[in-house]
Amino acid sequence: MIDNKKVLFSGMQATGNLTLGNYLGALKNWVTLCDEYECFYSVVDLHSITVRQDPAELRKRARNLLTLYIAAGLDPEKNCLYYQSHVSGHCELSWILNCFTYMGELNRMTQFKDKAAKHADNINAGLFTYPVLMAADILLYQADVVPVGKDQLQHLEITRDIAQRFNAIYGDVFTIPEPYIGKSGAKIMSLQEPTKKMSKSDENPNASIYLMDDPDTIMRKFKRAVTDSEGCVRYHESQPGISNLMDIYGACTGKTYAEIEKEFEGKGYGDFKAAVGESVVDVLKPLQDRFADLSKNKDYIDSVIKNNAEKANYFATKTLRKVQKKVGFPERIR
Ligand code: ATP
Ligand code: LTN
Repeated sequence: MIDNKKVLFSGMQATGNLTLGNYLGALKNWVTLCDEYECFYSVVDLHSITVRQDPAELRKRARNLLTLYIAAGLDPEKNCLYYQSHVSGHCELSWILNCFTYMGELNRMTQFKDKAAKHADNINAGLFTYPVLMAADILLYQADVVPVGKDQLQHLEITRDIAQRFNAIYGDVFTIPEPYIGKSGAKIMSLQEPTKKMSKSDENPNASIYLMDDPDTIMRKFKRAVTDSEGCVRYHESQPGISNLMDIYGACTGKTYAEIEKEFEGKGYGDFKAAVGESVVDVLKPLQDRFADLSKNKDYIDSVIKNNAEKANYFATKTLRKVQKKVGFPERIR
């Protein structure tokens, strides 16, 4: 608890260009949460180097992501928006938690298996202990809730196991976090293979809408989106393509499936795809404009980076000192 509010933590990696899936599944839902929770949103750049990055590119993407957090509506006065690498407590706690995590547990992580297969030439120890750093992120702020997509549930489960193991030995040190899955847009699928999630690392640019795509590109990608053979706009698992477009349209307009089915009764896929495209353009255009404005304001972004890192550091250090004392590290002499 901070000021009688429950604590919320989440983060995103600054790898690749953010997609509509990232926005509808994560960012958009985050914006509504700061009244209820004390929110920490990190740009998790320490996690990013588990795969090779170009340094200049990583720095640029990290700053863009932080700017995008603000452009999406996260007020930096009400939400703590910061770079993970600016708070050394993440690494320090991660080391300690490494000593309370079993190889067997980490071996079961599906993301590790996937990424190891994809980057067979660089299966580094950081990739293997990625979930421990993620546990440190969450536990450092004593987070009660963690909004993540379904793909991250396994990492949240290991976080809870590590925290419970630690608490069983040393007493109530960590809050045990709960996952928080947003109501809408929980899983936006690829426009080209609608049984696969839309992902920023997809090699086919037509499979994903990027947040910075211009209106023509967005309309073109929807026009080319893979649909189904039934010919009617109906939400059903036998129609993954159309159902995905309905999810997108619903998340962008607030309309229910029933309303959407009624709206497009007797109309063809072409009309529907165009409407979905327009609804996405309407959502992304203001976001892109705010992003462009904010990007010009270097001093403002710098001040957010500085102030929020200080705030994050304050809370992180509080937990870290407690943990260091519990495990038996000598007290600091002032
Ligand atoms: P990568 O392709 O590099 O694995 P990603 O696009 O899957 O990246 P992440 O950085 O893993 O994105 O995720 C950031 C946040 O966005 C997470 O909370 C994740 O659950 C959410 N998210 C990612 N893709 C989708 C999607 N298609 N639909 C809904 N939410 C998503
Ligand atoms: N692993 C997450 C990003 C992430 C995260 C976190 C999410 C790192 N640390 C802490 C929630 C809480 C991902 O790849 N989406």
